[in-house]
Amino acid sequence: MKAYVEGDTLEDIPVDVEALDELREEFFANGFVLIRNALPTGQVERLLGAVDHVHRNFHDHPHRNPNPQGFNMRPVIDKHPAFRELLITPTTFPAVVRFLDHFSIQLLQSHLFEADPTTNDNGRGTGWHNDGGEPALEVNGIRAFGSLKVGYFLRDRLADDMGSLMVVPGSHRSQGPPAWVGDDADPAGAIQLKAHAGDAVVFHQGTWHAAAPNYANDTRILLYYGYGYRVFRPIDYHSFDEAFLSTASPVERQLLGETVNHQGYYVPTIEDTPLKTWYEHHFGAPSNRGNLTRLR
Ligand SMILES: O=C(O)CCC(=O)C(=O)O
Ligand SMILES: [Fe+2]
Repeated sequence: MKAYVEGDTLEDIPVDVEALDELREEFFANGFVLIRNALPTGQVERLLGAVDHVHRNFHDHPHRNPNPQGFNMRPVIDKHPAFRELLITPTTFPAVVRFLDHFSIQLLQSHLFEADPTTNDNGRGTGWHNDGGEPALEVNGIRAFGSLKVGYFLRDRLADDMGSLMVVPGSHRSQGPPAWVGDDADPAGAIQLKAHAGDAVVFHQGTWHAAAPNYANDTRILLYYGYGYRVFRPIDYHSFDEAFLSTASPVERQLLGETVNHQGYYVPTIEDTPLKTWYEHHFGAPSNRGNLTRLR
């Protein structure tokens, strides 16, 4: 298989269906997977430069969320070319598509989320929750699967209590919140993810997660890119303007939320979802949406 090099297009991304299907099993068993070395060092450096750029230039921007925990902005994809590059990341995008297992998907959010160091005993920045907005869509009390998130680590988080993402493995498969024992701060089975800068985590929206307190000396910096089915709404944007979209390929325009036909989010044609060609080339027809294809 040919290696992907910068500047290549979606068609050049290596896709190992067998490996992706193994990863997909792990994803649905545990509610998350780690993808090591998702970003090369040079790209992590460019992204850290982009983070500095938004600190300097977007300090008072309305997309900055007031947050005592640390700098917090969304969307970021339109704030710097390095953030834009992550839309189709060769090491994670095939997994995103395979896990969602459909071509009618798009970016739902792009989020720079920092957690400053703290000395506070209750220093956790983000409490325990699963994702999905209001109302929470559930099936028999279990969070329905409509989206996932890729989290890119821009700094090493190799020990406990450095502000990393915490998850309760398997919690996306249970009804309601995970169980807490006594006064424990975290639910039973919770783990703190250990990652190097450039590693990525992909997690199911139903997986219960939180941020660990950050007792390290430096700020933890994570970038979260959420993707989901186009029958749902994006979380942190409505649409991007033509100036931003004009450099995007047809597939990128889909991922950035564009439709061509007025029912395009719901009954997609090939013009609405050019990703379909790539999807079907690698994975065949979607297995679980038979009626939709018969409608056309
Ligand atoms: O990293 C964090 O602080 C929490 C992230 C989170 O809740 C999310 O991305 O959904
Ligand atoms: Fe969350």
